[in-house]
Amino acid sequence: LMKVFTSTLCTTLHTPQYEFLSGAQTHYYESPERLEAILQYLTSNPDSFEIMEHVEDFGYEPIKRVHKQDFLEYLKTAYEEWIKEGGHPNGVLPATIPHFKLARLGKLRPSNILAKSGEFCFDLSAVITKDTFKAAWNAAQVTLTATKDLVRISDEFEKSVAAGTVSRENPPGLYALVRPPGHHAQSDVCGGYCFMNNVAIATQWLIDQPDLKGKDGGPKKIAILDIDFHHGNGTQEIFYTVSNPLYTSLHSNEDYPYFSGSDLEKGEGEGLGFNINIPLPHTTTDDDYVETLEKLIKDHVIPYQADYIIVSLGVDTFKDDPIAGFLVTSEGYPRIGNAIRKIGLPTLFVQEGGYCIEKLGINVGGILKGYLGKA
Ligand code: OKP
Ligand code: ZN
Repeated sequence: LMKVFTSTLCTTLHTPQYEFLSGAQTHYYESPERLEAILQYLTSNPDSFEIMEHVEDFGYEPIKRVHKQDFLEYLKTAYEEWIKEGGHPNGVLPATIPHFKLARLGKLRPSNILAKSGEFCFDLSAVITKDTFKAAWNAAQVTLTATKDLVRISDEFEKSVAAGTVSRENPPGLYALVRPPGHHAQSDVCGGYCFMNNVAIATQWLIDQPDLKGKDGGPKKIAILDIDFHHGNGTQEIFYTVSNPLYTSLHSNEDYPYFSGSDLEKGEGEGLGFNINIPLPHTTTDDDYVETLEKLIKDHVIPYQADYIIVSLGVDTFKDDPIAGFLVTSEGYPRIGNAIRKIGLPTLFVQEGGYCIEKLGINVGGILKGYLGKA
């Protein structure tokens, strides 16, 4: 049985009416219906999943460890300022974003909302509504609640393994079913439907726990596996110069966010070698994906000797995803879950993308059931 951490606030808060795709106004793809579809599937599989709606409050501190104060202040106040200055009620969207070719970039930081909307956001999909701050805060708190439980179940797991009552081949897993997603959110810029980086906040919290000691007496080590179709530029940026966590990502080599995700981005300083990007072509099938994932696990994840795995779980790799898509089918997802189980470490899955509403349940459920050894 896998515990699923979620909250009703994930469906009631943050509901922008539209976004822009290829220059046209469309409905907002990152919708509450996504979460409802997944929840619906999990609830109808009570032999595999137990839904937990209790959310603990970890406060501001774990969020401030990852995101800059001025950015958080912006997320909190942007909508009100936007409306006061005559902005459209759909929410805050930038019209001018500081382009890297502009002269003396960074010297001018005007405090009016139109300038700030560009300074703190890198695209047109991260619409800030009246309750976006609260929604992102809630998603982070749900993820932290699951993370705290990850510590508990992995302690139990280690004891049971030592006692010989459980085999390492069946590590425990948890799932944080949250929105808005997080992996595009950097330390001080939102974008790609993401405002606060749930996976990064959870990871940093684990590293920061004073009584959580790893094998060498230092902090626990975390390996992040980002299997969303899109590159997690936010998680990469946040941890680019550190050796814990290891960030690994499989993603499209020719899609959003376009300006990050190359295999030449390997980390810097102490972090050099701890950022692994594997860009893949649109022609990627189930076999291709699983084979590449298994190789990534064998070459990078296993040698890292992590204590925990955190998965940025996107299913926009699906062949019929409306805004993305490799050729991965619903039969491929259990195989992906199985490959992750074989790592043999306690794993927290955190929801990121996936926009084919009709198949979201079976696809996410496929990964989780594969992890449980039930598919
Ligand atoms: C989020 B996740 C920008 C159009 C691009 C954003 C895609 C975000 C994907 N105007 N759309 O990684 O699933
Ligand atoms: Zn995605």
